[in-house]
Amino acid sequence: MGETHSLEDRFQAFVEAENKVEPKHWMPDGYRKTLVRQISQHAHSEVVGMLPEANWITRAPSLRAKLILLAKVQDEAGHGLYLYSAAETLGTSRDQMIDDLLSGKAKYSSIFNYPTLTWADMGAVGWLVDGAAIANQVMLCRTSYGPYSRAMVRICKEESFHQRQGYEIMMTLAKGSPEQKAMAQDALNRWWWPSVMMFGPSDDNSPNSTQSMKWRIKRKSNDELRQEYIDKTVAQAEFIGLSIPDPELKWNEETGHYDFGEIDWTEFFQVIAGNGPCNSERLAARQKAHNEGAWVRDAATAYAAKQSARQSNPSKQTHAA
Ligand code: FAQ
Repeated sequence: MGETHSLEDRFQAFVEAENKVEPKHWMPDGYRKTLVRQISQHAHSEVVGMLPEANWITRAPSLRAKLILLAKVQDEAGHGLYLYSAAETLGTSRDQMIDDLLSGKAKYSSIFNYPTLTWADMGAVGWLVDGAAIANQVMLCRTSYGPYSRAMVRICKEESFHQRQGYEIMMTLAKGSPEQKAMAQDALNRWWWPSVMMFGPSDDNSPNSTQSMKWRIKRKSNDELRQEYIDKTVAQAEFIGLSIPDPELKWNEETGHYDFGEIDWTEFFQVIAGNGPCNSERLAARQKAHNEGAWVRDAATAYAAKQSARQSNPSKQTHAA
């Protein structure tokens, strides 16, 4: 018992000295559990997040737009893979994580339970959703777990391209015909509040934050990041002549930040409980893809088994070749 305490104290001092925790280091069970939860949920978000955008690949308005969107959606798959790999270093298998997603036990970001109704939504998702993801993930580049923080560095670089891809679509529509501008405004109206909710519940209602901040998994609180995001995004909306759908949004000279209206937390908790507009559709799409990919996993496993059998018996390998 005493020894456990001293290990925990040493671990705490280690992270407070800004060292990175690596897979083979001793770590408290709670630290490991929190990371598996957060990193796997993050991975699931990247993968489920491909669905609302994939919806528009075949209907992109030009070949250029199609190529860029395709590349972006592929990037999200790559992010999922880095993140599943980072979570696996903590001793949980990818199969287990995916089972937890498909059974509804593990969460993924609330934002991907909203529909993408028009092409302008590709702009709003890139600009707002990737913009919010960057705000959160720049902070996670400094997270205390080494494999997670290194994955984040690369992911952030790609997310900045995604954010610009979305902003470019919004800028083009906002400068276009009155109908196009209205389409951009409508997308902003629908995606604004869900993107503000992506940062999670307010600090006074965020059960995991205190311990995660202590362990340096999170470096900024949900509300701090939300405020940074709002402050940055309002200027971007003004620049392209669109209005943020919040009548209470107002610059506050004293605090140096924007004040903003009440967030609809009932909607947020409904969405994360599985009752958002697209939850069942998203999970059904993942389940279908998982079932249809079974033969690929089986073939890859059989191939890996054959390779390792050959390696352990080189004479057979020559014979077989
Ligand atoms: N959605 O105590 P906290 C992307 C849950 S970016 C669903 O504050 P924590 C890029 C939370 O899990 C999106 N659930 O929790 C992209 C917890 O439930 P649990 C993904 C949420 O962990 C763009 C409960 O509420 N990014 O994919 C949400 O300290 C375009 C209490 O909350 C990340 O995952 C939510 N929004 O802080 C891809 C970033 N918020 O698990 C494709 C990494 C909270 O106890 C296309 N994650 N919950 O049952 C984090 O930074 C943190 O996990 C937070 C939540 C900040 C999300």
